[in-house]
Amino acid sequence: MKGYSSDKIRNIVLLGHGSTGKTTFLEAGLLNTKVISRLGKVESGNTVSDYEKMEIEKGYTINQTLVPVEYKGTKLNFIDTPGFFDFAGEARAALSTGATAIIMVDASSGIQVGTEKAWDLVKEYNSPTFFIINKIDKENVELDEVIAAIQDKFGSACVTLDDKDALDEAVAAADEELMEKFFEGEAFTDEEFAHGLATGIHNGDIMPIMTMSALTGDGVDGVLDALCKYVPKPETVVTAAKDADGNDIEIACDPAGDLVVYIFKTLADPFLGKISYAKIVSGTLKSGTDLYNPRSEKSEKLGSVFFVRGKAQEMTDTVVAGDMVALGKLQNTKTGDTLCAKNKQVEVKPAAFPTPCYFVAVEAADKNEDEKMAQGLSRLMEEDPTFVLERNAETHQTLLGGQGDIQLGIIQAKLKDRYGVSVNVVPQKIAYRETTVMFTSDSRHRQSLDSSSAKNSSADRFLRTTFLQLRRDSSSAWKRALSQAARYRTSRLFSTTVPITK
Ligand SMILES: Nc1nc2c(ncn2[C@@H]2O[C@H](COP(=O)(O)OP(=O)(O)OP(=O)(O)O)[C@@H](O)[C@H]2O)c(=O)[nH]1
Ligand SMILES: [Mg+2]
Repeated sequence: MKGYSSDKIRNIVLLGHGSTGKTTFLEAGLLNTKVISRLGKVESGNTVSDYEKMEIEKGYTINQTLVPVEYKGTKLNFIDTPGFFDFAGEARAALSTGATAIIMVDASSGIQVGTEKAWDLVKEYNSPTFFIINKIDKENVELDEVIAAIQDKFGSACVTLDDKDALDEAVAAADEELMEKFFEGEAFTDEEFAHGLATGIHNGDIMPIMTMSALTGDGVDGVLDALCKYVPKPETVVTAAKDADGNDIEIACDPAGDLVVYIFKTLADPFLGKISYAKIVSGTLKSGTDLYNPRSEKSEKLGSVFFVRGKAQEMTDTVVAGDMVALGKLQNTKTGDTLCAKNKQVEVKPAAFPTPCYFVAVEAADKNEDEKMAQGLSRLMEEDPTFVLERNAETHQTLLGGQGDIQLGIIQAKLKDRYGVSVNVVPQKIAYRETTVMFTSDSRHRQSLDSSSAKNSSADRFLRTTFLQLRRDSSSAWKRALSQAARYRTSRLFSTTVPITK
């Protein structure tokens, strides 16, 4: 993988409901650019992106993975993210790099909960956005209906690239000169059209909808072409940060500027050691450079710098602003940190991770391994900042908290696999001043918690009473729980422990 200049790099995050084909799309891109000779399948565990042991076992994405596709002289740095809601922290971290978003939609399913969640995220992070409708090869696909549903739900900024009229109108909105031309009925030149389109996409006024089949390859080159052309260049991205005095600043993506490196993902590989994924926000990185971490107040030597594609690594000694790389063996740096010059300290605004909302009580299966369990979990926390380990002082139980049962199950499996520690999930003890409540933002569930139809078992009655009682409670734990519920627009119930104040 050769080095690219900033203007030949595009950073793109793949978002969307689970199983819409994000990982398979990258296979298709790599196949078309002859990096692989056969399309990998998630079911066969042979895709470039889902290379981690647990991903191969489960057949879905768990970690965000950087998979560059070099297409016609442009390097498209794709970050594949998991569709499962439990791992939403990964998408947040990827978006915090300022990358453009693709929301992948399954042509046969249309808009799903994960599509709406992806939409909420791109709004929160102000990301330029593309839609790709994938799986057009499937039977009974009503493409027009899916396109109309996207436009209906997410607005008229969503346009297909072959809808000339809608595009002209959107392009006209890019600046006054173009608007004037449009109203006078004059046609745009190719340059004007390209400029208007790029401006509109950058500002979020245009969100192109494209269609393809990652499986058959139909439309994939067209998608890659459009991404090279229309994804905003890194130099148009300004990064929000704070200076040494805590003032808000914006950092321009300038290869000649001060070196600023933002860490958006950490992997704790038991064999390879710690790997930190980095976006070069500004400046040009040379391997061997010493940088400073304002959070840990420690220096870091950037000894091993490499380009990655899934698990494949290639050493490099230079990386320019706008590009993404992996850094080996950073001692005092974690996800969300910034590395910069000591005499010009800045901190990039990190991703806002969801706070844990689902807790289980755990014990090491072997009582002598409590310490080992805690150590293993804290290593795993480096690569997933969305779970916590808590000791309940009153019940003396160890609580593992995260986003849901799938995530906590994966964490336990990794703990066993990497650190040889088996854990048991045990019933949670309730301290007399606390109770575990189930909550949800889904009105159907809320109703069933509220209404008399949920009084069949004593547990339901208990739940309902507690729910009603706590709804009036203004404790911060309860508020936190409710804000979590609001964020997770889902029919799933979440449990949490909150204090009862009488
Ligand atoms: N028919 C058809 N199937 C596809 C296509 N693209 C992907 N698939 C299948 O859809 C399933 C899910 O694909 P993935 O690539 O794992 O989807 P994903 O979006 O990465 O899923 P998560 O990682 O769970 O978010 C697999 O069985 C793929 O083979 C397509 O274009 N057509
Ligand atoms: Mg995937």
